[in-house]
Amino acid sequence: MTARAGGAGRGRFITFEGGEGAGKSTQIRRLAAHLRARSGRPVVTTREPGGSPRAEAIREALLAGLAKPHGPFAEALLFCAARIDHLDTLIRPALAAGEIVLCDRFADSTRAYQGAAGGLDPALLTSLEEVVVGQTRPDLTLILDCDPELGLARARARQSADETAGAAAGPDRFEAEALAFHARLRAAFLAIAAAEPGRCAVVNAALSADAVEAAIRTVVAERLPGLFAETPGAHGDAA
Ligand code: T5A
Repeated sequence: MTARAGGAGRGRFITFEGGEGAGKSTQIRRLAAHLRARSGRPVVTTREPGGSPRAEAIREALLAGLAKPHGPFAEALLFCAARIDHLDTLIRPALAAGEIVLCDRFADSTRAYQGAAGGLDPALLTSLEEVVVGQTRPDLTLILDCDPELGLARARARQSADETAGAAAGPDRFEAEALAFHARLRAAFLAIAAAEPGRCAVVNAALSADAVEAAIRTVVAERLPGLFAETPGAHGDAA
């Protein structure tokens, strides 16, 4: 295992969280382009579940609903198994090399989906998180917040476009859950943000993609000062 987020020789770890269709993937692409142009550091974009070949294989099974019959604890363990591989093969090496890692979902999604919305004991999930994530905590977590009906409508519109383009689509294991599940998710993410205001920032994801992008840039500049026009080594960050 490598050094903790924020320690000497480390890059920066930024996670994006929120409900279905909130716009995380869209905003990661936009922030990555901005940081590539302005930060002087390599920028890696990745996602969970997934982000490494073994974790992507687990993702396929999870989103197809293959683990659902085994219950939320088994699902949580599979998300953790994927996360362990992702951390070991991609996230920790990139951070150790001084890179910026932008990750579409991370451990907060397990807390929200399997915990608050799925009914697992939060203390159990905290223990799992300590073992799996250890000290590799995000430097900043952007929680994209919007009404779940809006997010699900966006996800459905994207699926229709994918189907029109000939790609396999349709709601995945979690998108297919009832609206009440998605309302619990939204409350769970807002509770995480309220409990950890130093790490988390809530962004209004109901706005236009351009407005959300501008809000995210402002938060990143405020929370991670010096990231822009920063070069690895400029502040003693020898990898
Ligand atoms: N999960 C994950 C767990 O249960 N536990 C865990 O521990 C983890 C890590 C992952 C699923 O796994 C669950 C959560 C998820 O259900 P996924 O396919 O990666 O599955 O699902 P999401 O992360 O929810 O990704 P989505 O692609 O559905 O949503 P995004 O990334 O938030 O949204 P995005 O950017 O793709 O945008 C959706 C559509 O809306 C448009 C986009 O163009 C796109 O068409 N859009 C906007 N439209 C208007 N205004 C805006 N501001 C817009 N922003 C985007």
